[in-house]
Amino acid sequence: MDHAAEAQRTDLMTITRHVLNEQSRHPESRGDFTILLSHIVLGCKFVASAVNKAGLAKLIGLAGETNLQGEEQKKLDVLSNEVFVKALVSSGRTCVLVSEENEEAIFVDASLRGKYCVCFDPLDGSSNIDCGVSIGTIFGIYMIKDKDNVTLDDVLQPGTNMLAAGYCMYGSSCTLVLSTGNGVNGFTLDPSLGEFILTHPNIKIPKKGKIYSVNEGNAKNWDAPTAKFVEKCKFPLDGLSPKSLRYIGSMVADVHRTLLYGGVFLYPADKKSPNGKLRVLYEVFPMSFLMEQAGGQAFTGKQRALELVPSKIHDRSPIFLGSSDDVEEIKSLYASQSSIA
Ligand code: FDP
Repeated sequence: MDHAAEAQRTDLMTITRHVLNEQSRHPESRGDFTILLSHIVLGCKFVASAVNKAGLAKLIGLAGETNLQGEEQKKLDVLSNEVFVKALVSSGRTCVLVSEENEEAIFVDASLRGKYCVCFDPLDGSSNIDCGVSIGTIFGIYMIKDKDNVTLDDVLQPGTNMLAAGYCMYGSSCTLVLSTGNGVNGFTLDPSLGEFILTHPNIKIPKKGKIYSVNEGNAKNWDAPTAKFVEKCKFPLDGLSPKSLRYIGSMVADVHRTLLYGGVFLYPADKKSPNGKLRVLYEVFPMSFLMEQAGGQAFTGKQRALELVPSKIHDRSPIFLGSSDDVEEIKSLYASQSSIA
């Protein structure tokens, strides 16, 4: 990158300008989505600032509660959740919210109701908070079916119905990656402007990658196709070089690297957790949507991930996502296992 030229750049594509441009291609649009997104962006900026200050402000530490997955809830999780819930409700564009931190879905008061449902994990990768490793917010957006008759079915939809998805990574820089169903774009927060600027236009994941990303500590409980795939990554039979292992243990960071560099991220089922660990509505679906939009694939071990239909808001699913050729290899390992069975 020519940094001198970058510093002189005067025509900045902010995320708002980008979304407004997209909106102008839909003459029927009344700007509701742009307003919703601006509230999500505000939440991301707030959390980015809180994450940066956490060590100083002594925000790090346990809030003394456990969330419904039995994990210890950190102060930053609680704060981020409050910020996002308030930002989304006050947008006046949401109807149902599903948050990783709330056991029940939140039905927005009728006076503030809009047409969108947002499923989100306000601060994913929370076990990394205390050591300053990258963490992130993940979100997926749906449209409700009937504004006057809102039910849980409005969020228990297959991922193929999602309108938009994204994540914001709080790392060495703060990066928001978004897809509204027309490719994937990445925006980096310029702290001096307080604006997300388009830095990664039209992200395409490499067709095949050199990295696999998985918690190998669970290997003794994996099923045969997962074990076989990881074995092939380490000891390829075709004379190719082995793949490198990279695992941060923070989904946003691991998926972000996978999107940019290629390869595959997997959180498979195992004997202890037959549905894997990651949550369908606010982890698996948004990341699968982004992967597909970037030219990659997302597979559960049984089907295309976006075709799942969750039956409960905190359902989990195994997930394999990333470069198309790598996921294809996993799909064929599962297919040959089921043809033997
Ligand atoms: P965390 O438990 O730290 O909140 O689902 C949450 C998640 O992190 C993901 O971000 C991450 O990919 C995964 O769990 C890590 O799980 P393991 O520690 O079991 O590898």
